[in-house]
Parts: sequence; C-alpha cells; structure tokens
Amino acid sequence: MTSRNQQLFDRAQHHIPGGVNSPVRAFRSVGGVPCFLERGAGARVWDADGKEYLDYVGSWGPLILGHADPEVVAAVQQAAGKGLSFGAPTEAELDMADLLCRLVPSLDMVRLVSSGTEATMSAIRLARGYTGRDLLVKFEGCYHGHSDSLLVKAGSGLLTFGHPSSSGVPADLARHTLVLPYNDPAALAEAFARHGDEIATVIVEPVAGNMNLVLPSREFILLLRELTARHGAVLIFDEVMTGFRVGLGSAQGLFGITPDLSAFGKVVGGGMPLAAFGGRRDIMEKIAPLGPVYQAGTLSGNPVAVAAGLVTLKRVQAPGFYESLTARTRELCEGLTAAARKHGVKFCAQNVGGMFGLYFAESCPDSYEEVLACDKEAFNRFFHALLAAGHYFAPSAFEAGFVSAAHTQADIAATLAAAEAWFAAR
Ligand code: KE4
Repeated sequence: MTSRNQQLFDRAQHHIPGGVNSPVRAFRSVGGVPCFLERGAGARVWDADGKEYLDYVGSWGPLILGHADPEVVAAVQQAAGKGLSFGAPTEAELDMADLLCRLVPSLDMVRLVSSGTEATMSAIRLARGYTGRDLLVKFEGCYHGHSDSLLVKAGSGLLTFGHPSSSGVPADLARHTLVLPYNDPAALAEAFARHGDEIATVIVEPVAGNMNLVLPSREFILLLRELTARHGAVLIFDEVMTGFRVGLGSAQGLFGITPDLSAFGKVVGGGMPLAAFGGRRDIMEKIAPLGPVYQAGTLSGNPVAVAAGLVTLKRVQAPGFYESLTARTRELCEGLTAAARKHGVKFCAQNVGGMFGLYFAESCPDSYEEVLACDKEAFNRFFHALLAAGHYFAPSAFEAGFVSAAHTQADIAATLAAAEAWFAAR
C-alpha cells in the first residue's frame, strides 16, 4: 500500500518544483521519500501516515520552545484576531526592536524583515553603501540565504546538491564575492593584504551550521574583528541560526566579539516569518528612509509574526533556560558518541548550546574539507534507521541539528537507545 507521504510527494511534483518549497526538504541528499508533516506538539511531529517522531530539526532552528507551544499559539491567535497585517507601523514592532537592542548590546538600531535571506542581503547592501566599496568576503561552506551575491559555494542546499555555485547568478556579480576557507587565518590575512581597501564587508556564520556544525578557532574569529576594523570593512555576524540558539547573548556574546552588523532569524520569530538586521547607529542610519541605501518589505515587522517572536524571546530569558537546553543537547551528543565508540563505529558529535553536529569521522571537523571527508553514506544509513525508529534528524550530512526546551531527558534517552541498537547491529 503506497504511503500517504509517497502519494503527497507524487502529487506535489505537478505544481511545485521538486515537490518542495525549499530544496533540502526533498531528501535528495539522504534519499527516500520526504515526510509530509501534519502536526507538531512539543518535541514531537507526526507525518501524513500518522507516524510519530522525536524532532531534532525544529523547522531548522526556530522551534526552540518546541512545536505548538500553547503560549506562542495563544499570542498568535490574539494578534491575528486584531488583523493580520497593516503595512503601517505597530507598537508590537517597537517592542521587538527595543527587546532585540536590549538583549544584543551590539545593536544600536534594528530593521525587521521576513526571512534570514532578506536580513543578510540587506546587511550586505548596507555595508556596501556605507563603505562605498563593492567586495564581499564570505567563507566556503557557509550559507547566508539565497541572494545572488552569496550563492557562491553556499553550504546549505547547494552543498547538499553538490553544485558549488548556482546558475542564474551573473558572473560579473559573483566576481565581487571573494570566497575564503573557513577557519583559515592565513588565507584571511592574505585576502586583506591584497584587497584590504576594496573589501566592503565580511559576512560569517560565527558558528557554522550549514556545512554541518563547525566551530571557529579563537584565532580566526579574533582576526576577523581585527582585520575588518583595521581596513574599515564592515563585519557582519550572520546569527540567523546561532541567534538565541547558542545562548541568550547569541554567538557574539559567547565569543565576546562585537560585530558591526548582525543578522537574526529563526528563533526570533519562534516559527513565524520574522528576521532582522541591525548594528551600529552610524551604519544603520544609512538605511532608507533616513539614508541612501534602499530596503523595504510589505510584511516587514508583521504583527502576528512579532507576537510569536516576543513570546519566544521572553521565554528564553527564563533563569536556567540555556543551561537546561545545553545539558539536554550535550547528553544527546555524548550519548551518541559513547554508543558508537562502544560498537567500534567511527563517529563523533558536538554541540554549542541547543545546536549540534553529528559526524561519521574520528574527530569533529574544523573545516569544509574535513566535513567533506566525513562518511556521508554512513550518515545516510543512520538517518534512515533512526527515522524508521521515530527519530527525525536533519535529512542531510551537511546540516546542524537542534534540540528544543520541550525535549526531556526521557526523550533523549529514547533516541540514544534507538541509536545504540543501530550502532550495535552495524
Ligand atoms: P532563510 O531565508 O531560510 O530564513 O534564512 C537563510 C539563512 C541565513 N543564514 C543562515 C546562517 C542560515 O542557516 C539560513 C537558513 N538555514 C537553512 C538551514 N540550513 C534553512 C533551511 C532551508 O534552506 O530550507
């Protein structure tokens, strides 16, 4: 009997390219039929066949409180009842802007948008407008959304498809983007030595999560700040994934680095379409209508999305929130590693706050090349075995995973038991 997931996937092919509205959802990296999810509650989701899963994707990060959190849903319902969108300023947006600027010391000002792509695209245009320079620096394996200047060896989606860059991006635009190896201080120093006065901005995932999870070395992250400051380039921290995920201070708080601009998304909207970019006042004041850098959006600061975000950002401030989230995530990583080692499987895992990476390799990778050297086929077998057992990990060896505040120790133990059974049977 054909599963309902299969029936829906077959039907989806007619009117949606690849049957999905975002490439990584199509399971092409892991193979098989994607799960059409129908419902979520807390740490769990259910697919079209009624199968239950413990969810370690969480909509790729936003669902830090878990699915259908009653307080978030109630806030959304209440906001929606007063109108879905006005295209006019609302007090809720001020509350969100004030809250973001209070929680993130580097934010003097902030502009709300509807997606991480919009946030990073706008921040890059702003940095170019502020400096009057064109050259953008990004890092191999990092993904910052799908605006043209960034689709040069992006790490999420495109890496999964094995295409190092996207067609449709004009060559004479891409040449304004310099792609450097992540975690390579020498290459960074060389780039600034050669192009220092042409570099408008450097955008970085302060903890990379789109080539799987890769931590920056202290030397690399400090040099980023030093060289951009010395050469008058704008340092953009893309905290769309790390923002309020790795800690209340985000990655910039974790590392004690003050970027010039930051992009946020995912958690700040609590699952609704809300993102933001912001930073130094002297830079942000270049944004229209104050300054010459144009940026706009019909649904920017949408009051229903802001309602979800305000509840989410209130709840993550609770005492012990990140300690508990980090402890659950660490238990998952340490438990998986111990189970694999017990059965002689080359595997390791690591976490930063509530995000984690799993690798079929001896040690956790420090670079894009080391990630590529991990055993992707082993990951794919692990993915499908755990999915069949009711544990839903990211459908790609090149993605980070996420734990929510709704995951209990018993949930983590259940996942570890399923993983141990698979490691033992390999
Ligand atoms: P969105 O436009 O998808 O909201 O955000 C783009 C983006 C920007 N910066 C970082 C660091 C990101 O991780 C993302 C989006 N992340 C992917 C997951 N790796 C979203 C999932 C998808 O593309 O479907």
